[in-house]
Amino acid sequence: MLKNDPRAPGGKEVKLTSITICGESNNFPITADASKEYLLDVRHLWVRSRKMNAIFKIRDTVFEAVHSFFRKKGYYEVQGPMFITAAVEGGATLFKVDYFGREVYLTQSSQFYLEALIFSLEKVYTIAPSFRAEKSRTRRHVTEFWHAEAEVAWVGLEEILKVEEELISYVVDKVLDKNQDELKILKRDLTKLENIKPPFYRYRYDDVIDELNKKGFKLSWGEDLGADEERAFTQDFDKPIFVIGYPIQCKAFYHRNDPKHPGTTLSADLLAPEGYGEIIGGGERIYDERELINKIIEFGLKPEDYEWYIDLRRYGTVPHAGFGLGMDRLIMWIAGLDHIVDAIPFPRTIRRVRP
Ligand code: NSS
Repeated sequence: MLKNDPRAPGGKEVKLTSITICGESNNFPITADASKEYLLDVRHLWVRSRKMNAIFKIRDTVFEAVHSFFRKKGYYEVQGPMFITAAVEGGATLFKVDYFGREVYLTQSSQFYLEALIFSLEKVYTIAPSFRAEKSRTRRHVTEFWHAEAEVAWVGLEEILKVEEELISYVVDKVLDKNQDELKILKRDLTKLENIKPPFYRYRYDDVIDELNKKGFKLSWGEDLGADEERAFTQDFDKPIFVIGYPIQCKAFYHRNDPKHPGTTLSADLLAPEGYGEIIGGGERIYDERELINKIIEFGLKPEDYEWYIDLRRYGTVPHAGFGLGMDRLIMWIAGLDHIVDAIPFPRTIRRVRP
C-alpha cells in the first residue's frame, strides 16, 4: 500500500502488509563514496540508482519525441546496414571488422544509405548506432553512439536548418512536458530549457573564429573547432547556435561547396548552449556526378570505393540535404550532465567495453 509521506524522496512510502524475499542481497557492492570509475565498472547495478533511472526516463522521452516528430512531418523510417566498405566521415575513425576474411568497417553514419533512399521515399530518417574509433578522450565522445539522421530531396541548407531547430525545440518541449520529476532529481535548471524555441542563433564560421580569438584563442582560418573552442564559444548562449559555412577542409568530401563564399561549404553544425557544443552536423550534399568525383579525388580518396554512391548522381539526381543528430549528446545537454557516458545505459569508450 502507498502512503503519502513528505519525508520520502519520492513523496510516498510503501506500507507493508506482508513480505516475501525473492532473492537476498548481501554486501551490495555500491556504497555512498563510490568513485565515478567504479560506478562505471558496476554499471549493471548502478542502473538501479535514482539518478540513472531519471536519465533513462528522459532518454526514453527523447527517442520517442524524435520518432514522433519525423512521423508527424511525413518522413519514412528506414534502416541502413552496420557493416560497410568505405568511410563516410574520414578513415581515421573507422573500426575494422574481419568479415569472412575480408576487411570491412562498422558504419560511422547511415547517411549514404539515406541518400539512396530519398530517390524512393523523398523524406527519410533513421535512428541507429554509429561507431567511431575516436582517440579523443573528451566528455562528449564515445565509440558507439545513437545517431538520428534525416535526408530530404529537393531542399537546401535553409530548409534543413529549419527542420533541425523545429526538431530540437519539439524534443525539449516533450521532455519539459513529461519529465518534470526527473529534471528535478537531476537539479536541472528549467529556465535553461524553457527558452529553447526557434529561431536559433546563427553565426558564420569566420565570425566564430574572430570571437574566439578575441577570447584569447589563436585560431587561424581553416582550423576545425574542437571541444574546447565550442565550450568557450557556447558558454553564455541561452539557445542553440548554428555555425554555417565551415571551410572545405573541415568537412567531409560529400558537402557541397558554397559558390557564393569560395573555400567554404553549404554546411552547418548546431551547437548546444551552456558550453555543450556540437549536437548536429549537416548540410547540402553534392548532387552533380562530376563535382562529386572531383571532390573525392581532391580529398585523396578513390572514386572506385564510392562507385554506388556516385551512381546516385549518375542515374537521375536531385538537390538534397540532411543532417545527423547525436542522440546521446542531445540527452547529455537536456539532462544537464557533465559527461556523455551518463546519458547512455552501457557506454562504450576507448577504455571501456564492459559491462
Ligand atoms: O560526423 S557528424 O558531424 N556528421 C555525420 O556523421 C553526417 N554523416 C550526418 C548526416 O549528415 N547524416 O556526426 C553527427 C553528429 C555529431 O554532431 C555528434 O552529435 C554525433 O553525431 N557524434 C558523436 N556523438 C558521440 N560520440 C562521438 N564519437 C560522436 N561523433 C559524432
